[in-house]
Amino acid sequence: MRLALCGLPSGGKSTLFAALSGRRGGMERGRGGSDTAILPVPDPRLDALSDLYKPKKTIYAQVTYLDPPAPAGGADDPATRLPQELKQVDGLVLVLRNFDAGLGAPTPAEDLRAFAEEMLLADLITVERRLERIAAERQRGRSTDGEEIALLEQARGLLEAEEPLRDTPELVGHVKMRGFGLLTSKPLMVVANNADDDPEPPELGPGVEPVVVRAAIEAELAELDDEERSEFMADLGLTDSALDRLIAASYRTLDLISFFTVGADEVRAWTIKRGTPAVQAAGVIHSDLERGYIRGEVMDHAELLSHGSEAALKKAGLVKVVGKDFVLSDGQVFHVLFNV
Ligand SMILES: Nc1nc2c(ncn2[C@@H]2O[C@H](COP(=O)(O)OP(=O)(O)OP(=O)(O)O)[C@@H](O)[C@H]2O)c(=O)[nH]1
Ligand SMILES: [Mg+2]
Repeated sequence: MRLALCGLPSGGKSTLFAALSGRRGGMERGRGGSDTAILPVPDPRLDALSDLYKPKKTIYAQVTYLDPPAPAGGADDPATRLPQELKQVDGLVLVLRNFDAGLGAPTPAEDLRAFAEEMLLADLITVERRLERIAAERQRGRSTDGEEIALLEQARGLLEAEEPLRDTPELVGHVKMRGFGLLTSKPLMVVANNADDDPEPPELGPGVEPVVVRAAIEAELAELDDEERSEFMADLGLTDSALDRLIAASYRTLDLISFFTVGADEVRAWTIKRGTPAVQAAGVIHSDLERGYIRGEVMDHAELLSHGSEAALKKAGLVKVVGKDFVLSDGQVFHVLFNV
């Protein structure tokens, strides 16, 4: 899963990125591309399973965050004002400046509206350009796809009415719309980047609940070793890391869940979209498991922990045998029986 940081200039995207990438996991700086941080998803359930199995390896699920470079194009052209990289991710993290630091009094609610408008405009341009190309094709006597035109016109109508496309799932989920990378179709998570001494979420309007971070402090925390960090956090009265909350919120925003595979070699968390059928979940582990899927065995991680072993769980009748269409829930342990 990949999310990109976005927002108006100087919101603190790169500072937040430094906090994210410094903390743990790897950071890659692509040539001319986005700064990329691949972060393990902290998960106490996985830790507990790992204590039980004592495997050679414990592997956390991962989330990738990108900090795209500012676009090279002119600020006057709304078609190129936003980084192209935003089109290629699964979700967007909108970072709002809620600190002054010599940049002027913060106006996060206004910035949110302004950036939302930018995204609507960028999508409208994408949709109109595609419609123009189709019209030109038709002029030249080529055949065109009526269904695609109808979908694009529906999208144009919504965008002109300033409605983000994500609110119309049957439209954005349509296979003919996916390739456009329309920004307002992507899950959007709002982050308030607060001043160092301010823990309160800003008022952003009805239904908008930001994740509050203090990126400057978090970036400093990221540079400390574990012990120093605990002390510093205690001094600041911080109980949990904003970054852990950010990752958890990314999961919620993208409607993701984790399932686990367990064994003596490896205890591992995997990420799927909520509602994914078992056979596709198996495919996340390996394509052979999807192709050759026979059946699955599903256990609840808490029951496995309380019974102490799979054998005990089986005896208690708590291992479910499931077919291809079974829908996994968050926190289930999954074994796949397959044959290729
Ligand atoms: N006090 C304070 N200053 C911050 C915070 N986050 C960022 N800044 C400062 O705000 C300025 C802009 O931060 P950046 O992280 O570069 O913002 P950005 O969104 O990456 O900016 P662009 O990439 O230019 O769009 C820098 O001078 C940061 O040091 C914060 O949480 N608190
Ligand atoms: Mg930056």
